[in-house]
Amino acid sequence: MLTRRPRSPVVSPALPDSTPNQKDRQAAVTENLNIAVVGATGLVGEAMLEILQERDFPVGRLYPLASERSLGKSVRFRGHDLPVAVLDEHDFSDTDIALFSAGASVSEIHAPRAVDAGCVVVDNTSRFRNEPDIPLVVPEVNPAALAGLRPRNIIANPNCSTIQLVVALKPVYDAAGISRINVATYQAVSGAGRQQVEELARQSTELMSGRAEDADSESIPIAFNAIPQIDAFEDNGYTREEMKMVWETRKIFGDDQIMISATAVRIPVFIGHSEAVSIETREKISATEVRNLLSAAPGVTLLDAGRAGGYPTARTQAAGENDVFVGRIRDDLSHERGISMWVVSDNLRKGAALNSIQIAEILVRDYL
Ligand code: NAP
Ligand code: 3JN
Repeated sequence: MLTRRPRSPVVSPALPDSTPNQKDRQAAVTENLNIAVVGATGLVGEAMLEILQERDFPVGRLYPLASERSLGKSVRFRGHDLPVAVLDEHDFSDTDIALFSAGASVSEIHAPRAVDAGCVVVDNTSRFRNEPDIPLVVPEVNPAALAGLRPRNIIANPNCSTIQLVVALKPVYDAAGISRINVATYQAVSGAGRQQVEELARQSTELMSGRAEDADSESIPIAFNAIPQIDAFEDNGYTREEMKMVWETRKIFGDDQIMISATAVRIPVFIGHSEAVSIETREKISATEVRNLLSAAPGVTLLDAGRAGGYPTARTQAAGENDVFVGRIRDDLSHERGISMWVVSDNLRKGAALNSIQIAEILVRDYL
């Protein structure tokens, strides 16, 4: 049981008067939690700060952490400019929950260090997702997995492409079973971090200004292009991003029998991942029944008017929103138990920051 601290009138990362040890924490019953955001200057960290405020998360002290590159920077939180501190120098003994989003190699070193100091970690990276004793959680799909929090005290947040897929498929999985998933993604550049967002803007401006790109550039241009590679290649010919969807979907549904094939593609969109999804169900279910199920599903907005414009897109529906949007639901002409659909969501929100904070909300409500 962690301490809930009194609500501070001013949220500040200044050092506390005293550093309570775990025993003190267990004794006290107060209101607020001290939260560290690791990677606070990144796109995901920035979204985390926004969402903590929007949802009035019970934050006592907020610790925005990043690398030495961010020394001198500050982030805005509840009307205050908070200086960013260096992760390597942060003592987690006064932190209750740490939201990690600074890459897998950073989590590898610092998440166990945070846990050893008495903190619970919600990790947005791939570092721990496939470990059997680490819960991999999407609150609309498998919140009960959080019961496996101990002894590691780390919860993994899935990859963004997995999250929106399983939120949309969960009602169908429960109603009819799913034996096979075939998915192609159309992923926004914000999934690759701030630098790639800036790079798309730069390349687009260059091209629209009539300036040719550097012909010697080794990397494939993203502006006005579609690149069928996200993350490194695995030995089986799939990329790691594609295999994350396979491994994570099976773990979240607790079903190793689901056959999954993914093609992950980067496209020149700033925010919002889209997915063309085709499934084979175990029992026959019609497109109309799927539409009915999804119209009542938590975290899902159905937009399926069956006419021009009657479907969601990344820019017009998903960006800046919390839900997973689903449209274009139809019976798959190529299989008698097949359903196809189009699934869109804000990759920085439901795909990363929001899902982590929803996990933290359940921790606060049921586990800490
Ligand atoms: P980003 O915009 O490039 O930001 C990276 C953040 O990590 C910055 O705050 C950076 O701080 C910090 N950082 C990097 N190296 C660090 C170090 N050694 N010590 C402390 N902080 C360090 O990237 P992003 O889009 O926010 O993504 C960050 C990470 O989140 C990704 O690497 C990935 O693991 C995870 N992520 C997960 C999903 C998902 O699907 N759930 C989606 C996107 C990202 P400085 O500015 O000081 O370097
Ligand atoms: O590319 C995307 O759209 C999502 C990217 C996610 C990502 C980017 C860098 C490192 C991850 C992730 O969450 O799987 C990681 C990682 O932690 O491996």
